[in-house]
Parts: sequence; structure tokens; C-alpha cells
Amino acid sequence: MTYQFILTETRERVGLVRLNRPKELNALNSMVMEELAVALEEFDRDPGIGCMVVTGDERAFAAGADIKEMAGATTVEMVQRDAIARWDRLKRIKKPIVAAVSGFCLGGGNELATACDLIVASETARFGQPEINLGVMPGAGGTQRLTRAVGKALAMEMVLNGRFITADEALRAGLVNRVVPVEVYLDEAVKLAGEIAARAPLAVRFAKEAVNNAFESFLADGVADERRAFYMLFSTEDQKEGMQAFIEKRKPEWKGK
Ligand code: DAK
Repeated sequence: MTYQFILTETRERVGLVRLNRPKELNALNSMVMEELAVALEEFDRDPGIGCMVVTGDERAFAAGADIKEMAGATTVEMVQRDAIARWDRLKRIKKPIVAAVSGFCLGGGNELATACDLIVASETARFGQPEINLGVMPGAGGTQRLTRAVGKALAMEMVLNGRFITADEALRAGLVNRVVPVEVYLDEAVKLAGEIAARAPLAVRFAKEAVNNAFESFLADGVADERRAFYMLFSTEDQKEGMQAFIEKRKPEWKGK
């Protein structure tokens, strides 16, 4: 299958997906998310693959959902697009996924990384949930999975104040598994994925499910609440202003409306 916005390859039993919109810092538009879901589902079905790696490039894992695609959307349009269905497809992947993160890992990009099972970060990685600067809030699990990973204090700073954290901070906070030099982050992620891929496939599958279950019991409720709030924000003037200001490269003027 040929893709427009991602590249795929296999390295022995590891399936590798690279987000490939470098000029837009791998911003996650609908097509990227669709292609990513299709590619991961294909690797998930392939008995020759035991583990997957998702990566971007050195400058950006992904700088978030595509602001230009959603800037003009209303609440109704956001609900009707039902982009969350693609994110739900990622959650149903049975084989483990390692995120190999370098550079910007923001908004939906960070939500994608935290939805993976392990994260290998380069020393240059920066993690953040800057949606607040656009007059909205995280909408794909950012208030839930991030909080479970790093705890309330740091999550509040990241979500309410848009603070970016470094790779070392992310390691200390328990968000990532390891931090390595930028030259080797992808190789390290593939090596880790290769080790997991060499293990008993069914045990790995059920073990992944079991570890995730530890976090899932009340997560679904939290994510559903988060989604409703996120869609609701597309009825505000501040969302329009925040996204338009980003596109026009100026500071937003908030009205609280
Ligand atoms: N969307 C669209 N374009 C983006 C982008 C984004 N998120 N991030 C960067 N770009 C584009 C820039 O517009 C610029 O394009 P041109 O001007 O060259 O055409 C190009 O990428 C390079 O960016 P910069 O020139 O800005 O590069 P800098 O190094 O100066 O700055 C930056 C890098 C990452 C600090 C900056 O680009 C930035 O602040 N980007 C926006 C980060 C952000 O706010 N991310 C959160 C987006 S909201 C949901 C699913 C997901 C989500 C929500 C709901 N559901 C399914 C319900 C997620 C929401 C988000 O992620």
C-alpha cells in the first residue's frame, strides 16, 4: 500500500512507521491519522511482525493535531468528523508500539506518544500540551494518560500553563522509558522493539493488555468527559481567535467568550 503522509518499512520482526510531513512538523491531519491507523492495523495482522515503532523526524515527532484543518470548525463539525474513531483504532492494536521521539512532541503528538506502550526519547525531545494557547484543551487523552504518567502537579502545569518539559524531566517524571543521544534514538527504539518482538507473541499480547488494564478502568469515563469539553470549546470565540492568531503568527486576544 502506498501512503501520502507516512513511510513504512520492516526491520526483521519490527514494523516501522514514520510520520512524514516534515515542513508542517508532522502535524496530525485526518489523512495522517487514517494512514497511521491503517499501517499499524496491517502490521498488527502480519504474523511476521512482533512489535511496532512509530516515529517522526529529528525536529519533530509531531507538533500536534493540524491547527489549520480545525481552526474554522464548529462544535457540530468536530463531533461529526468523529476523528476520535481513528484514535480508538490505535487503542485496539494488540502488539506493543514503541514511540521514538525527537524534537517537538506536542498536543496530539504527545497524546499519540503516550498512547503508545513505551517511549524512547532523544535528548532533544520536548513534550507539551500547549492547546491552552489556542483557546482549547487536550482532546485525545492528554488530561488523562499524561496525568496518570506524570502525576497531577506536572500535568496541571503542562495542561493549564502550556509548559514544555525536556527529555530528562520526562524521564524523571516517568513519561518516557529512556533518553539517548539524538543520533541513536531511532536505532535504540528499533532495538527495544526487536527484543520485545523476539518474545512469546501471545504472552506479549496479553501482558500488554493487562498492563494497560491497570489504567483503563476509569480512564474511559475521563476521556469521554474530556472529549465533550474539547468539542464544546469549538463554540467559543477564544478557540477561533486562538487558532486564527496562530495561523496569522500573532498573539491571541482572549475574550473569555
Ligand atoms: N498544525 C498545523 N501547522 C503547524 C502545527 C500544527 N499543530 N505546528 C506547526 N505547524 C506549521 C507552522 O504553521 C509552520 O508552517 P508555515 O508557516 O511554514 O507554513 C511550520 O509548521 C513550521 O512551524 P514554525 O515556523 O512555527 O516552527 P518553529 O520552530 O518556529 O515553532 C513550534 C515550532 C512547535 C513551537 C510551533 O510550530 C508551534 O507552537 N506549533 C503549534 C503547537 C501546538 O499548539 N500544538 C497543539 C495543537 S492542538 C482530537 C485529537 C487531537 C487533538 C484534539 C482532539 N480529537 C480526535 C477529539 C489535538 C489537538 C492539538 O494538538
